Amino acid sequence: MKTALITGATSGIGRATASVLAREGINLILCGRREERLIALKKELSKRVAVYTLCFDVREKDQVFEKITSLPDKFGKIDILINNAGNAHGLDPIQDGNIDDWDAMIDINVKGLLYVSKAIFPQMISKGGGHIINIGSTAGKEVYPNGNVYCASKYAVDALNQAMRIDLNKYGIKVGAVNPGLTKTEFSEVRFKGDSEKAKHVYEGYTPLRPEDIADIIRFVVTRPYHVNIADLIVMPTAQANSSIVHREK
Ligand code: NDP
Ligand code: 8X3
Repeated sequence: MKTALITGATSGIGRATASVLAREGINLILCGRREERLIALKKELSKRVAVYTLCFDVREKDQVFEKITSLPDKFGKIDILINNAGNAHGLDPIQDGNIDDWDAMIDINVKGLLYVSKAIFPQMISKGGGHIINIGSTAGKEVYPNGNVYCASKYAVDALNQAMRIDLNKYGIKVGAVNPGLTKTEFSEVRFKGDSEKAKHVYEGYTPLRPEDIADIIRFVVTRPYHVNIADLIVMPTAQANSSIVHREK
């Protein structure tokens, strides 16, 4: 039986992925900061698979290493790492950008992903295999107005996805990215700091992706035979043509 560690499992894409992988019979290590949500999800998914929760902030490097190295033997062998935790903070022209927002996006989306990965590389290298899936974004393929630092953080994820695939190649470790377009999660609530009205508008007038759509694609990616690695995938709602063009019904 395989074990997957999912960061950002308390909401959106991460949470949906946990449910889908549980249905595939994959044991789970669920990570996030909101402990009550981790506990509730563990309760739900434990009916199908073994589940362990790790409550930590990916920005805190000591916590990251402490938590991941504290895993009990049963969960100590991680076959699949899903680097999903992340968010946008703010949507301002770069000249008006809030420096705390910039720090949050770089610290979480880039440095957090690096810390978690670094804590898990040694065991994947020593067993000569593993699968890392980095959740990038269309924002990491094309910059859009006011996306500036969020886009930069996701371009960094794209670069790190390529870098991991190159440097880990000789160890038999698969590395690939799934890059979603507009997906209705808590993402815009976080971006607009709890302003639900503003967040709602992002997904109005068309059918956005659901987190389950991305989770289903992740299920496909992790269930390919060993010799098949899905290296880089872009997924958008049909109504979306690129980062700026979305066909909305009036
Ligand atoms: P959600 O806001 O619904 O989920 C974000 C998840 O990340 C939560 O589980 C949250 O958990 C976790 N997280 C955020 N900050 C931290 C932190 N400092 N430490 C640990 N965990 C953290 O958004 P999505 O599901 O949409 O986002 C998941 C990923 O998908 C992100 O990387 C995002 O950039 C990417 N993405 C999203 C798109 C979209 O349109 N929604 C499109 C393209 C990519 P908690 O708060 O409990 O810590
Ligand atoms: C999330 C998609 O277009 O809101 O990464 O940046 S977008």
